Amino acid sequence: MLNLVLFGPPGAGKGTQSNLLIDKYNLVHLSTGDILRGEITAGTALGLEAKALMDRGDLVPDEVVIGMISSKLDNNPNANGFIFDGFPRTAAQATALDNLLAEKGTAISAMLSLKVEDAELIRRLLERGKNSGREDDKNEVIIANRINEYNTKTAPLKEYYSAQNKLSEIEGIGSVDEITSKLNEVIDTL
Ligand code: B4P
Repeated sequence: MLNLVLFGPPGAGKGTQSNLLIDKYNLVHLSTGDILRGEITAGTALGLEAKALMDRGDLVPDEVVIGMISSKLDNNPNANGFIFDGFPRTAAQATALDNLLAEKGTAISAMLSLKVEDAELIRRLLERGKNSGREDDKNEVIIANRINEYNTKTAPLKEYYSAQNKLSEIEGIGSVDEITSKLNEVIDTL
């Protein structure tokens, strides 16, 4: 199985690139952000709990997102592999993911980490916020909180995957196609 973690700060292009990679490699796309937004739209109790946190740019509790990923893995027993987009975001999520995959006799193949500087992240997210309807994209203070959450809780996961020799860092500035090509080059060596 090909199991990829697409990693990077908010606005780095994880969702954009995941959508392009799933067809080429026949993978199932698991975006915890998309799943949570689906729960909000459906008006579930989980969605209501998540909305307040997401609107502020805070992370949702680990047990919530781990439970979501666990059931998505169970629901796709015949998948060729998965792209994990926006997950894991904490050390507890990374350990849980390794355990869930080990139970299914598989593992993460690689972490592909997109590098983009803060000024460009803020520019992209404010631009998306003009049309996305996402509260977390509208306001620079909230975007700064998201970047801070990433730097304190999520970025250290690069060390976790590096220690397993699974980390590849990719420049995330350039056209969408250029970045896809760089990702393809790395994936094709796996
Ligand atoms: P996510 O949905 O994961 O949101 P994101 O990080 O902002 O999106 P992404 O990074 O995929 O956006 P993209 O670059 O594609 O998370 C939202 C919230 O959900 C979190 O803050 C948290 O509250 C919660 N959450 C989700 N997962 C969680 C977890 N595991 N644990 C706890 N909480 C969790 O796109 C950004 C913009 O850039 C787009 O408009 C795109 O068009 C543009 N863009 C992309 N590539 C570009 C390029 N090369 N050049 C110019 N623009 C580009």
